[in-house]
Amino acid sequence: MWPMKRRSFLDKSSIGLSTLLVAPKVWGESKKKLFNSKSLVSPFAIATWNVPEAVNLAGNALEKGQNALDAAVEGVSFEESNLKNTTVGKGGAPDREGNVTLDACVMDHFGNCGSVMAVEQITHVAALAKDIMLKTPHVILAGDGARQFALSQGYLPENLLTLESKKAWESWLEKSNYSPEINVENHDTIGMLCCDQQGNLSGACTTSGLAYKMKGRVGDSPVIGSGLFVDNQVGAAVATGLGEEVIKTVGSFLIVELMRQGKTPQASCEEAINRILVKHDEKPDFQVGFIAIDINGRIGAYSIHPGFTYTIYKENKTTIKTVESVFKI
Ligand code: SD4
Repeated sequence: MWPMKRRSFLDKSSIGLSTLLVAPKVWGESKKKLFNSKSLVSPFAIATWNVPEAVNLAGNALEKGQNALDAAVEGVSFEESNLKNTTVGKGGAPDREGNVTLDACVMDHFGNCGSVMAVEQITHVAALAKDIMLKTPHVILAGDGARQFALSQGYLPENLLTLESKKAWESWLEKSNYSPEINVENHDTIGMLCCDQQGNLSGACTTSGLAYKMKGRVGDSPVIGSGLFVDNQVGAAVATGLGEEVIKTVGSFLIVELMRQGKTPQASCEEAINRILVKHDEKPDFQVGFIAIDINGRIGAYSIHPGFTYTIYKENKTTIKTVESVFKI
């Protein structure tokens, strides 16, 4: 119901704009890009960190003709229910009071987006963000409101704190020393970008946030423009690492805007990392990493510290790549 409304609004408002401001030929071109029909780029999925199962899932969905948004949500759902992954979904590290609170967002090729912040008891928060986008008049639902909406949609409440995460939290409590780690187990926040058979781009980003954060703390991952940004006429970017620093520079939006100005995805990721670095005199003791794609299928990735990886599915092959970083080992 909502997507239809939004789409027809988009069509109407764009037609209005084109009549007033844009020559019809230009409108025709931009409309073609917004609603691609067939791409010259073969479908692919790419995600932060070492997540081959998640990327395979998305890649196979894309090969079957699924759209980029659904493929990205399906892909990240694997890590959301992976109990061994302590940075995403069920099994994620809790806040300092022992509550697992999850953040996620999605963005599609129309520029629609949905986001959920600090939600408890719901594992598949990227799907929930998609439901917020598709079934409500809002973009963001937070906390208990998000949880209640999830329950109303048939999501089952679950205890997200596993025995292992509880034990780790209890031993953390002994010193209660808060210092975000660099590269947690090589599969931190999962940010996934997909390009479907039509050449349309979408993304999803999902996380349990920083381990032992303050209650109520929200990072960059569910913040559109910071943790994720998609513009179907340009490209898309997604972030991982210390969210506070990504928010301050609106990292993913920045990367897409740099690509719009003609920079490659790689140069754009490097510039976004530089914008963070110039605020820190010394070698910063935190990690931030970005991956980016453009509409021509080019890829970029860069991080502050070594150890950041990404996983890509393309043409029936899944590969894990080590990302260049400012500082070396
Ligand atoms: C956050 N960006 O909540 C997330 C955490 C993360 O790698 O990505 N860790 O700030």
